[in-house]
Amino acid sequence: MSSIVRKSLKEIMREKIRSGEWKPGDLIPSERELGEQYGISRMTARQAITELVNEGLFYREQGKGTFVSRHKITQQLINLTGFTEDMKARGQRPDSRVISAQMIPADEALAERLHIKVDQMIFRLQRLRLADEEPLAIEISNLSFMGCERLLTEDLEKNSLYRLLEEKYGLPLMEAEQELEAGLMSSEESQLLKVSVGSAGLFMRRTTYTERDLPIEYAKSIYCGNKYVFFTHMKREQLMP
Ligand code: 16G
Repeated sequence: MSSIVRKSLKEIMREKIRSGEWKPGDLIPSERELGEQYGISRMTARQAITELVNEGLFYREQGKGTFVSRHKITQQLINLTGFTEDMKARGQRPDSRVISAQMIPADEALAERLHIKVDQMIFRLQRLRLADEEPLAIEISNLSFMGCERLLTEDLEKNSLYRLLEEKYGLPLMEAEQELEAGLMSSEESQLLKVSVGSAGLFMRRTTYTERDLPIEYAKSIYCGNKYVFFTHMKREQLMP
């Protein structure tokens, strides 16, 4: 019971950040205030806050409270593209090596991201992605849709996952939310990407939706920090007079 309440408080708080109601640097309400407002225990509120601290959305300051992070930038992008399309647009040749492809039961975190029940079977694909024959990224895509086990029979080294979903499975990809974070690679990750241990990586997490509120994919990728440049075209909104 309390894990469900905690989960929805987390979602409520995430939404407040997403919508801009809580801005970077804002002090969030105390555990007691959140507990009273949502009719849950202080402990439950504390746990939800801690989880968002661990995810980097909040940070705590001793004696002052919990604040919305400034340093984790969630950048809105214009076009939703996959690796194959990205590389082609950069004039590079995309390639994939499948590390693993299997059906697994969703754990709590994945179930929350994909809006499904814990233990529901999902398709997990781990690939090494190459650009002009050089390893560029490691990607773990978790997919959930009716009949997703059919992906086990696909050649995911030769085919673009996004193209298969759209053209063969009739699942148009509408939008995605993505987070970007800098970090250091583990030894296993740096080995796969052929860089020295502890190299900088660009860690990305993406939830892709077929229709609003219907997530189909939750993917985690690590790009070599020295090889990838992230480009966005921004426009300044007209300020109110
Ligand atoms: C990108 C996506 C990933 C998607 C893949 C499909 C990010 C962070 N991730 O790597 O979610 O599964 O493209 O690529 O951008 P494909 O169509 O080439 O298989």
